[in-house]
Amino acid sequence: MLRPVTNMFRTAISLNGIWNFSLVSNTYIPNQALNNPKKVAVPASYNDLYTDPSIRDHVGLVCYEYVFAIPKTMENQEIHLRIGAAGNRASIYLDGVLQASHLGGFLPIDLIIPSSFAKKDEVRLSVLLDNRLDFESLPIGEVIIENGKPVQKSNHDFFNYSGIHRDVHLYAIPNISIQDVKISTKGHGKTAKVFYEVVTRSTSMTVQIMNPEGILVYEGTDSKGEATITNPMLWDIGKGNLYTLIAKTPHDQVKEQFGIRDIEVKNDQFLLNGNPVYFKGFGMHEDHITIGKASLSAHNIRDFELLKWMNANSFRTSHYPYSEEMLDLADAYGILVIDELPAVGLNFWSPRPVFVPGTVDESTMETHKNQITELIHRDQNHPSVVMISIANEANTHESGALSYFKPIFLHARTLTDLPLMIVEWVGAAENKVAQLADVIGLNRYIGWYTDTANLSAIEDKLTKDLNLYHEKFHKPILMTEFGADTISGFHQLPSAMFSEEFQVEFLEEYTRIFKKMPYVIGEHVWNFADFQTKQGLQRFGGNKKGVFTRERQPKMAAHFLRKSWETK
Ligand code: BDP
Repeated sequence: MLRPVTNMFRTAISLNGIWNFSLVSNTYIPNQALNNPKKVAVPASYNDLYTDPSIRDHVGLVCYEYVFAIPKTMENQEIHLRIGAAGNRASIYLDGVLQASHLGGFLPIDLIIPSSFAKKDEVRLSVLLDNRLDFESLPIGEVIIENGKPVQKSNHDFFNYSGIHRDVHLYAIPNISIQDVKISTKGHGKTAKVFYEVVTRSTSMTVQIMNPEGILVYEGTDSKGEATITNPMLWDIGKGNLYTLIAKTPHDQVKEQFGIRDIEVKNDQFLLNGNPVYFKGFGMHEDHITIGKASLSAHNIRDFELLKWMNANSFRTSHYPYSEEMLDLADAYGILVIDELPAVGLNFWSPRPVFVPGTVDESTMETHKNQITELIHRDQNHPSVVMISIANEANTHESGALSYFKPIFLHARTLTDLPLMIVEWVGAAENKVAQLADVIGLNRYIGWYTDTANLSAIEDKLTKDLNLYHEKFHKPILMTEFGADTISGFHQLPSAMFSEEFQVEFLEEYTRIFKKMPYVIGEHVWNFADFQTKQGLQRFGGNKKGVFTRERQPKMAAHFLRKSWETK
């Protein structure tokens, strides 16, 4: 998916900044300007900006409003509005007229603005957002009425932040534009092939490829072709070698960065450029004080610097697609990304079944497939994206689980060659779905939620669990979650739960065991940093399993892992 840019043919204008905002009723239509609105920041979640709990905990619609004018220079072009992410459901209105609707809070919304708006002195943009989760949305959830008020129920463990979370752009492209550029590569030896496709109505074009040093290494005139690159500068862990493809037509020009790298899952190994990878890193969250789930460049750089400092080589975008800037940075830093769909909470932690009509059924599947399509379309050219995670902790032991997931995996395989992963909480014996994946992700909390405080229970149980998974499915396993809530600055000797000492001993025990398992291809600690959750008896100011605090300062465990990740 091409992003808004300014170049000789294209203009992009940021609409980020201070907008108007109001909670609105569930039947609200923005046919006139908001009455007595509040000021709101874009991008940001709205929940933590104000002191009023009814805004933080609001369940239902809110309206964002911004008045702008379309520059005359855009008048004869195709004018778009793009919101990087806003959720959970969004409806976009211009001067009170509905232009587009979108389901899903973590992928871009892009719409064409009718040319009639270019003739107006001012255009009133209203973005109506609905944060309610149901069985058609991902994550799933249910709104129930408690004491006369709607209450959002959900089974996932992060705060249901809502708002315009990523950049908003007004942009214009030529009428005969380049609509998309798709790039894939093969080969990591003396030569490599670059396969490209430039989607456009224009019949005349040139395609150039520059290597990471800016030297021209290929020139062609076909919209679809393959380039042979000799002595390729490979993209690899810690080596953000980025090639640039420049496509030019008489009407338009675009640039797309990509990396040359090979990925293969073979004989219980995950190979990058032919070398086995041991994943070292984290499940993360897009989560920050005040801005909630928004993505800001300064925070993103800090997180990558910390990943580098930790000797980490990878992370999972638990539990939803992260901003495009996070992927740009991963490309540049040479960090591997497991790109996860927001399919989280597909379990009730109770005997109530999930995969039954009226709960997670055909309509959820439709959303799941659509989001796979949107995710792959957005992320297809990022070399850092090395695997797609289809779901986290679904009830894969239920009888309806296989018929739900089979079409979803098939759909993903028609769109990408990347390995597919599923992240599991159920045991191997009753698992009905893991055979569909190339890599199995396993989450375990022995010593925390089970065998609470008993670190000596970990070795036996974890070893049996892992071996059973491997014996049954014969696939590599990535430990996608293991962790202990830890209050920064709380010390106990001998160690006790919630202390920094306990977190170190807990992580030490797990990582010692993985090293003995040849088919375990890596360890992703839960979590990179403390993060906000809904309130509950198990949560003191959020989930504290971070190795860093929410302010991104290290706990003792960060120093331990950093040392242990110097080597394997
Ligand atoms: C796992 C979930 C993760 C939670 C974690 C925890 O995958 O989202 O935050 O447990 O409880 O079940 O800390």
